[in-house]
Amino acid sequence: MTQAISVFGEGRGFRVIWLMEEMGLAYRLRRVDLLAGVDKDPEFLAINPGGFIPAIQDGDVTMVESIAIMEYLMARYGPTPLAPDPREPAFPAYQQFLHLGEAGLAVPINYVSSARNFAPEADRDNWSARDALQTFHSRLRLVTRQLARGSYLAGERFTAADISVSYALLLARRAAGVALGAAEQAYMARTSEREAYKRALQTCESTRAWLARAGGV
Ligand SMILES: N[C@@H](CCC(=O)N[C@@H](CS)C(=O)NCC(=O)O)C(=O)O
Repeated sequence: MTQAISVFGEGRGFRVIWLMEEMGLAYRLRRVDLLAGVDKDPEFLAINPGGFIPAIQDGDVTMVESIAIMEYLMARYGPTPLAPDPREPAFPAYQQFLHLGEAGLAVPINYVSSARNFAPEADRDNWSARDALQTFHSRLRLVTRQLARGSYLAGERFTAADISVSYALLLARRAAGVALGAAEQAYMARTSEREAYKRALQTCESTRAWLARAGGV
């Protein structure tokens, strides 16, 4: 039997847990309290000296970066319908949105959220935060156009690209106060209706508490 994979931290670790719930992989979540300060958590720093979450440990494999971790899990424990085969017509869109979810959406919106929630009052609406918000909105146009073409980002089938982008939209809506359009709202309602999403939320107490405070899915 495969031993349980350890996931360190929620945040974007929610993507990893959601994927593992979709794939039926055994895991354990090890909490990491960023607000308390990772310097107080030497065990975690030994796993990721960069001090950011998520990280995983799978036997002697240690990895960071939520999208890379998802790609690793699907490649090692697949095949799975969450990752279209490179020869399938859905593959290019899948690959693009899998990465756009982090590089194009979550990264810029994270800066907006950090500025709004943690910066000193005078710095909350600084030039960089405004630029990051504009970057997020420009990339979001690709999502809007794609959702006019199909129910999910790679067509009519739910894939890991939807996990990647759904989490970024959640962050935008609930941590940065972005008002999403009707197509994105309907899309998020579809992805968050999945049983694996609900199970992941049951596991991820901090994410659940954050969403409860911030107004839901
Ligand atoms: N690109 C990384 C982003 C990781 C990241 O920024 N994580 C946040 C929480 S979701 C974090 O740990 N922030 C604290 C820090 O970067 O020191 C990924 O997708 O895993």
